[in-house]
Amino acid sequence: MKPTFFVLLALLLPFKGIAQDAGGSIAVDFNAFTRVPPPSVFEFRDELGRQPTFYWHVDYDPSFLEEAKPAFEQAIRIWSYLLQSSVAIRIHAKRDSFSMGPNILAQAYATNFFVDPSDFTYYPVALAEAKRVQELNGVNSDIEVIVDSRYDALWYYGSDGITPPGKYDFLTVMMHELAHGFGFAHSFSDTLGIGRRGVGPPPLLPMIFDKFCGVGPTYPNANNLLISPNYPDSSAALSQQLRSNNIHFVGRNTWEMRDTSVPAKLYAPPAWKRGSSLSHLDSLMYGTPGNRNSLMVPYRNKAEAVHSPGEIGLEMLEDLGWWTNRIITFTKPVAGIDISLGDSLCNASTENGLLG
Ligand SMILES: [Ca+2]
Ligand SMILES: [Zn+2]
Repeated sequence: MKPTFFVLLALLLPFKGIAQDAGGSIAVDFNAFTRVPPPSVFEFRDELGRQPTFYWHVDYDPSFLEEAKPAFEQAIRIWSYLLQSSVAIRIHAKRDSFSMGPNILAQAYATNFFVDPSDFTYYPVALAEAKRVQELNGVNSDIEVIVDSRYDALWYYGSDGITPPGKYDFLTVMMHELAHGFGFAHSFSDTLGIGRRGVGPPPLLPMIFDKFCGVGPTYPNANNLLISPNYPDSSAALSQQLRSNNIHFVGRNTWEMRDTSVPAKLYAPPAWKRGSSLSHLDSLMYGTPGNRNSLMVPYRNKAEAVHSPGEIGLEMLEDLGWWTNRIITFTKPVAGIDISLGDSLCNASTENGLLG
């Protein structure tokens, strides 16, 4: 008998509520001249003896440009040293001229969601497969990535992070988009001051990301958007909070990796921005050029390479249910400095001091 832990509720696009929260990267006409390198587990993968911890398959639509493929694969490769799944992740990549909104460079979404009857919550298919250790949708893609062809002339397709002025770093944007397919997606929406939540055929159910959206800068946070009776579905109260600039991602792993005294802050501007609100980190707190957690802010500068999700981005994925590989930082010994017995030959720590 087939296990029934995960039940397929075929939520194929264009299912409202999922497509609309496909995270788009918004282009900013500003040269940041900055580079955040890939995590050390990738940079020093040979020294560390690391291997990819998931396999992947990309199905390229004929529209996808040949010159874009190496950077696209490199974006997946970096992720493959960070997330673990014994089920291959299938990605469909295409290039199109779409009109999701102004200045959207690209977008991505999970192609399907599976509900876990133990918590009545939808999980993006790649995560559901990793948790279930089982292929759930055959040869269909798990993540759809669409690159807007109107920006063809503005991409930098190199993988070295030396993004010239006037160009957007393709690898960066693809790493960002893939994160939406991995789980940076929620079910909230706002129309004319009424906030809604839940997706799928009735009864509507939350997505796993929803569970971590808390009101106010506290952890633990009892004032959860999903659980609190103060913000019911289809209410002005929920709308008010969705646009409050005061929503935080209140997962335990993310809290432990925070670099401020408050939980990771989500992007929740006063006007609801479909595709941007809540599914990103706050752009003011994390969007400064060079901020190591800036991959998941909604805006992308020119001459800006961010090849790491940062501790916060990675820990958010861990809170959502992914098994992750810790980001280890190695500082190589400096030539000319004597090392006496008892000293370690190098310092090894994560960026917050924990060795994983
Ligand atoms: Ca699959
Ligand atoms: Zn996004």
